[in-house]
Amino acid sequence: MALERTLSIIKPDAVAKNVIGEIYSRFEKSGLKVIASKMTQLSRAEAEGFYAVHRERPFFNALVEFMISGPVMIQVLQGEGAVLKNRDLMGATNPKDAAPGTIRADFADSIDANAVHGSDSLENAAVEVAYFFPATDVFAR
Ligand code: RTP
Ligand code: MG
Repeated sequence: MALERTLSIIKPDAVAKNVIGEIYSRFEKSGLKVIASKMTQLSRAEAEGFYAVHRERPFFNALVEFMISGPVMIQVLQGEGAVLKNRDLMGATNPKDAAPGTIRADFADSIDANAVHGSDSLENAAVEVAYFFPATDVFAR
């Protein structure tokens, strides 16, 4: 398997629950390394741009409102098969369907407030990492 990078966001609900460290611990225990990180509150324009692929979906406005409702923690994760590994750690989009022991099963309340985002492909990961981090703020190690 190849060394990959993926973009992860700890969403406003999980930041509010004070479980940033618990979630970082899961990344690290799985072998993923945090190679860039920042806390920020997204502007509407940033959130709309990030989720542009979902612009026509019925949940788009609710998703944007939620993502700008409080601070988020954004990080780049690096590791073998990082994209799929992070998706496995996250669990299903709807926490009701998420496997026990996944981040969403343990920390998410609903399909809207579902604790984390993770890139869904290597191609999207590259786009999403570049959306939030200049290359000089990413520390391969
Ligand atoms: P994410 O992008 O946040 O990592 O989540 P995902 O790939 O598992 O889900 P995606 O289909 O990309 O949807 C993005 C986010 O939109 C919200 N959503 N709501 N009400 C709904 O039917 C619905 N579907 C999706 C979720 O918060 C999801 O994480
Ligand atoms: Mg997605």
